[in-house]
Amino acid sequence: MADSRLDQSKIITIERHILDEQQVHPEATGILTNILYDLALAGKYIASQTTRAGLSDILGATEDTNIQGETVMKLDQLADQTIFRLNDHTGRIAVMASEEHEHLLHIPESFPIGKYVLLYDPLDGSSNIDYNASIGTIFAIYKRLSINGPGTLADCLQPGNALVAAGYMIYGSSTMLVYSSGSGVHGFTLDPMIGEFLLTHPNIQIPEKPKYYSVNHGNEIYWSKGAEKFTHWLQGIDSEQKPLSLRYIGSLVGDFHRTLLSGGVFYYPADTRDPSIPSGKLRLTYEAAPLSFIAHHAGGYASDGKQNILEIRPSSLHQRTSIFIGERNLVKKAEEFIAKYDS
Ligand code: FDP
Repeated sequence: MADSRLDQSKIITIERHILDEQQVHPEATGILTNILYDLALAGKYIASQTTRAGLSDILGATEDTNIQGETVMKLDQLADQTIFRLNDHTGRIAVMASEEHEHLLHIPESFPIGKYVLLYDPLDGSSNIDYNASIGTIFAIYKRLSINGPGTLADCLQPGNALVAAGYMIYGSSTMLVYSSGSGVHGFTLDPMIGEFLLTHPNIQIPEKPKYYSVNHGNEIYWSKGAEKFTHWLQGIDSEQKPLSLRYIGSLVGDFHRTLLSGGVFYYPADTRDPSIPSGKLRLTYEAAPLSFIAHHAGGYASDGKQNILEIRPSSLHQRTSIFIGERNLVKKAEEFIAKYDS
């Protein structure tokens, strides 16, 4: 039964919030608004399936591997198909690309082609599925560059500073959707009783006082001197810095979400494990750029160690990058260490 003590005047649904945002832009056609609804709907469906993962036979690895060579979990496929199918027929999207597919995902010929481009990581952190840790979906929305016809690869290879909107859904102790369309970062929590995302975290700003640093310390022997020295600085070794506590889930959305709300820095530096990918593990287009957009609009900053991630123009769909993301001064400090020790 609904709680009669709830103050109805304070309840802002995601629909109302996105519509209110649209009013601020008189030139808006409502198309972006509808894409965000479609993604929220996809998030609700994926959340409903992830919470059942331990119960049904959808848990577990399939025989397939994705283009990154990782084992594809069945939930990844379900999330991937859900997002594609909810967006393929609406006439809003020109082309899509998913972390699970090597090539572009074109709109089927029977459906109209739109003016936006959607890139997504359907289920990030999927190696955590079996252990009931938070996982998430990341999305990035651009305007197409090509004039007409099916969307192109060039439409997808835009730098993060061309993003129109970006965000993520996190499937954790509760399901949240966090997004920005360029005016603030807003977080909504799914109320499972009514099946609706409600505004719980308006205008998120990364706290200036850092609480945690977040990195996979198991890789330390592969790091550059700059990444190592930066970590020592965070730990208060050879520095005046009060040591920060460490938190690391190994699920990007979960680690980023905590960094966004608690302050601090998350990083996945370049390492020497695999000489064929010297630039880091995370994907620029599906992971780093959209989360950097969120960090930027929450007063934070993201760098690959040398430059603002939002300024990097990808040269391929699955390009990887190193990343330092979170509270601005900490990320700038990382850049200082990289410049000093790794040049
Ligand atoms: P996963 O392999 O579980 O999908 O990019 C994928 C990702 O997880 C990120 O979510 C996470 O931050 C990172 O990889 C974890 O990598 P490590 O296991 O190497 O720490």
